[in-house]
Amino acid sequence: MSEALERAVALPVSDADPFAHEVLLDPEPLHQALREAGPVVYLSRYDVHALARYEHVHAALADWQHFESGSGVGLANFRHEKPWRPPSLLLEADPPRHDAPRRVLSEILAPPALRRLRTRWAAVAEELVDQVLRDATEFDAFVALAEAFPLRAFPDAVGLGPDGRENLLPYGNMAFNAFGPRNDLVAADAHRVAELSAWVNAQCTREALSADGFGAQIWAAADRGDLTHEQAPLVVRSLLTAGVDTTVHGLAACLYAFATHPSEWQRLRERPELARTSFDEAVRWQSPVQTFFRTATTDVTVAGTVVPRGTKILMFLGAANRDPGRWHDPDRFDLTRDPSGHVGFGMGPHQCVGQHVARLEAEALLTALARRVQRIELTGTPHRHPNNTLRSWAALPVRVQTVA
Ligand code: OVM
Repeated sequence: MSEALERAVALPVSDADPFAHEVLLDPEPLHQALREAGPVVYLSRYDVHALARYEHVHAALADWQHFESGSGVGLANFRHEKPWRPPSLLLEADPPRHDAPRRVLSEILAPPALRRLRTRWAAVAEELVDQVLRDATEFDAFVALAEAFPLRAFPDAVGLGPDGRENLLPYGNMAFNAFGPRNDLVAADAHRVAELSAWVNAQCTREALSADGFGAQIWAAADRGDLTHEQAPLVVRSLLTAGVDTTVHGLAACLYAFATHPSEWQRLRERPELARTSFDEAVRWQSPVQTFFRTATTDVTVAGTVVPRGTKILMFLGAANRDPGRWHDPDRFDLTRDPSGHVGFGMGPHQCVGQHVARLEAEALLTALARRVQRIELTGTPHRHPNNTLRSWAALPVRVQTVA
């Protein structure tokens, strides 16, 4: 057999549907099967290639020259299909077009720029935790904490007005579904696309934003000439799309981890400085953003398999983050490990520009909780909410024992 034919024969094929409800609700069995099938697997149902091993996901995310984002990071190829909204200047663009918006936003969201938010968010978290614990010792931690805290902290930091904030989570849910196939999850929200998009777009104008938030800073960058005035609202839109649901489900992952790992909660209470690491470990362990696609810019060889130019490649961040070839005992939520290097925030030029904001939110909430809560345990089955991209939650019923 010729070497080329041998390679062609060796490409494993799977007819699994990564976007089927049962897989979205419990993705680990498929992740394991894909990692074990080979470095590249052809997903026949969608005519895409898939990467699920850490080494190859990491390498492809870093190699933006061969694995582009400009054709869209969902299943739809923007060169053949009209995107559901004007493409993001950050997520759905490649260098050099990506560079100016990225530079502007990464400065606005860099740790030094966030310092003034630290004390503010600590106070917001104290107040929320006080309120929740005053009312009950049994509650839905998803609604009362994971949803409530980012909604109290982040929209104010952006500078949003008071009206319509209830649209943020449904818009995010819709946007993250839109990266997948046009399945029932996309159909379920189709009737709200126009209404939700109109609201979000209206919040991105200079007039809609307060003078002291991230949004105003984006407009100020346009006034300085670091962006065009046409680009500014789209960069604000990225904050509103990527900044709420992600942190909500990331915090939910964290609370779920602690509710099911009491020894790790004790460890955090003894060493509250572990709050940030524990958030990253939860992001590794649950991967709130499960997948993104790239598109091959040329015929590109991955571990001996040629991925043809123009092909969509599905990156399984969640599978990479539990690859036993990279992580010791990967299925364990473990605060003694170093989770850095996980790809839950991506890798390379598109690595989550908001990750410092997310960590600061997590630090504020977990620190406030750790001071007041001795034990946190589940009182019922946690409920997931299926989404084509986000590992989402619907309910996290807990009981807490507060500090005497
Ligand atoms: C964006 C964006 C960035 C990251 C994730 C995302 C919906 C969106 O720039 O709009 O998910």
